[in-house]
Amino acid sequence: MGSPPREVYRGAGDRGEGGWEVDLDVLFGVSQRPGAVPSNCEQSMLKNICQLHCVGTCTRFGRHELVSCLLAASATFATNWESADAGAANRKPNVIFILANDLGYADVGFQGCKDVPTPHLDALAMAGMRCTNGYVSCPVCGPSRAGILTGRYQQRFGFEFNLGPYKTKNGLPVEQKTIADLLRPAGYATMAIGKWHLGLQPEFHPLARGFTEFYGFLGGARSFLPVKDSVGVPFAPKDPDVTPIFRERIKTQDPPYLTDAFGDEAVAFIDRHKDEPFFLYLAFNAVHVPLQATDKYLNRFPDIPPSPRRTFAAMLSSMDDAVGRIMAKLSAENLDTETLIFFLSDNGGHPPINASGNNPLRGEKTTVFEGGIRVPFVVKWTGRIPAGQLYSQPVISLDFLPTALAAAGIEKPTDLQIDGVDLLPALAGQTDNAPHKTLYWRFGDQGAIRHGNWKLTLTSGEPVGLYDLSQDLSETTDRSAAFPRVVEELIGLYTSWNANLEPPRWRIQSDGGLKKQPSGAVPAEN
Ligand SMILES: [Ca+2]
Repeated sequence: MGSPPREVYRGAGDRGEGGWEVDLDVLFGVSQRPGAVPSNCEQSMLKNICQLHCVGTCTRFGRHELVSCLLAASATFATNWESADAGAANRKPNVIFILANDLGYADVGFQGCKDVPTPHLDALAMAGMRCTNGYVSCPVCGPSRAGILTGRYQQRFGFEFNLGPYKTKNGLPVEQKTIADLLRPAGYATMAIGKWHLGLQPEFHPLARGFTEFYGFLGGARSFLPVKDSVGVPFAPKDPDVTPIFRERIKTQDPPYLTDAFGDEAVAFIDRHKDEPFFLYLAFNAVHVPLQATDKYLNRFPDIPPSPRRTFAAMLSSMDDAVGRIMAKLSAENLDTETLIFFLSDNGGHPPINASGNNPLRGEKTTVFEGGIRVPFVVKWTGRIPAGQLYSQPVISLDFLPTALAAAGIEKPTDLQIDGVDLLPALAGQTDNAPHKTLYWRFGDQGAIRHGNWKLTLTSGEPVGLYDLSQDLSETTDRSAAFPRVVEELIGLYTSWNANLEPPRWRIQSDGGLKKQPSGAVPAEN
């Protein structure tokens, strides 16, 4: 039995470059793909696209037009989908967590980005639920990852700051269970790919934290091109403790381009384990500095003058391609309905450093304003979570662990407090209750709390700031003088939460907040 013919639409592109394509298997999922775009579609542009053959070439529409039209069709199909097929019912679902690095709220097409097409990420978003109020638990890399993998506010175990300096002995405390620790005994193959940033010592290595396979680097940043070709590149770490690429615990040679390699490794892992439940933690280093890309990707952006933004665009495009290859592999193996996927960024963009964008949000990486903590956030599980819809209640990266456990039918641990919640009932429309009444952030001298639409910022030595996010997404107008009782209530909630946290087990000065950290002075390890 051969695979069904793939429906891939290719076009000349909106800038005249060739090579882009939209794979309907990726867009709709094989089991939902109706064989063609719907014949009853009322949209004239879609009717024209319907005339294309299985592998067609679109010369009439630009990429943005075609993709947006196909995505609209995807949302239409979502209303008619059957639930997951019965054959998948007895198998634990696969779990894939895809993490971007320093990708801003406005940096992908499904979040409104105009200058960098991200068709595969857009397709992922439209095949799943886009959470518009999706947060991470810290505005920098390491603590955010500690929260993701444990489902706990990382300040509960002292992981409040990044690990630096490079020769640090610190790491994710060994008594903390990771999602890989919990999935592995249930029969999951587990692999970590990419940036680790949770400790350099052997006891902190991914293979000691529930993963059976690892390909990536242990530090917080490294070059995307081989280290030998990156001498003198701004923000390219040189320290041999953090730059080597490991396969399991063995140093291996640098790949030609890091993001391509991570995508290839992910596809290979899926191929190795397609017949058993698997968990893939794929932590891209893109689009963190150093800004490095190959001509293959740079040449996609002839209209952007040579600049950090152009290189950023090329790096993002390479990550988008990698996600596309992963989605195509899942579809080719008929795993769309059997795979829960999360995609988000580990913290907000850092525009002065990596040319990312957080508009319309205030602040950036290292701050607890929305620009530092609200990120692109997608959850996809074809057949279980509606496609092409928005979810606007606040959710947080800590929710990944309990959601994955629920999907896998595994009880949450009872010996440690899990702060995240299972999002499946809310995202599947089984409840209107908000997953969280309140979310909290503490990052050194900065604190913040979100309670309903109210957001309170508490920075040591400064007046509090109260913002109504329903009216003021950009946090421009402090309402604390007009709503003193709200301020009092939120301070009370924050104080109670804060009282249960550990002091930081380490602290690096550069994490201390934007006021102490002028732009350009941020170490690459962040
Ligand atoms: Ca980051």
